[in-house]
Amino acid sequence: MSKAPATPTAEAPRPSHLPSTPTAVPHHYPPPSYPGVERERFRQRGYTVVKRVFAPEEIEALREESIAALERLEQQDLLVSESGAEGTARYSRCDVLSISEVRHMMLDPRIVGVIGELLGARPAYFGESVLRMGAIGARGWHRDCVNRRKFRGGLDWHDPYRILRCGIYMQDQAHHTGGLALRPRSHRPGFQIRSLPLLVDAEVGDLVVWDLRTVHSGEAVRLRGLPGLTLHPRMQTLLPQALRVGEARERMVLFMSFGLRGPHLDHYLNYLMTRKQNREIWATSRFEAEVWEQASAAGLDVVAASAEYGTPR
Ligand SMILES: O=C(O)CCC(=O)C(=O)O
Repeated sequence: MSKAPATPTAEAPRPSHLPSTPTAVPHHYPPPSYPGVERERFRQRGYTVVKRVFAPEEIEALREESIAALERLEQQDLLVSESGAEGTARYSRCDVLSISEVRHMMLDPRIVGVIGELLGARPAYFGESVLRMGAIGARGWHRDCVNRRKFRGGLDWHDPYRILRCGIYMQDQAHHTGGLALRPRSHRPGFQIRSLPLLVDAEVGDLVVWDLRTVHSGEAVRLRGLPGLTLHPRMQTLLPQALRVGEARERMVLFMSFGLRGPHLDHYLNYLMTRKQNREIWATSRFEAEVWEQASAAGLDVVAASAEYGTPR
């Protein structure tokens, strides 16, 4: 499949903080600096949307690569199909680094650079990522971290905490149903007030990033006539189709988690190790030694979370 040109479109000028797209993964570290990435705002609010990291043509190509990848994964019994009240979602049973068709996104200097800037140092990647297509109507406020109840405390609530998750939504989520809802500042240890939720306005090519402690909910439904109003996820689910803004097109997302090595990441990995689902993903995420080299050259510190992870099939 031919790769689309990575130059920005005339309608969407590339922000000055993002360098022009490199043609290959650089064999050096650190990757380009991203001074325009709002690190302090991210730390204050628990999320950020980095605008126009990718050109729309690149995301279009990514959609095609994702479809091809999911077809191949199905043939290799590496695809999960899950049905819910609102449809079916298909997602990889292995991580993104092990999916050759879309691996380049994780190794992309723009991703590694932005994440490195937000974390403050070279990102560690530990085999937690997924390629997902379709929607099932599963919604609910939740956190992704270990100590999900703030009032109960725990290691996660000792700052600085440096684990985050990002989503590349491959369709418009600024005006359509299917994006992310979240509660800003809900990741802050001292912040006890329940903040007003919002719908994240992510356009094609943007990168959505949130602290694992930030309360959020996926597949957010926008209300027809009041598309900026954030309803409680249960209310979103109760909304009849006639009152919903539709999806732009079939929902496709790449989710990837990164962090900094340290006690919080150890805590998180110990937690993931207790989950059958994560152990299975690590066991089915297989790749050749050269991928380790590519990841290292791209500026990622890949953690082998299990004995099988990242070994050849
Ligand atoms: O589906 C989404 O948009 C959010 C998914 C989510 O909640 C997660 O990856 O933790």
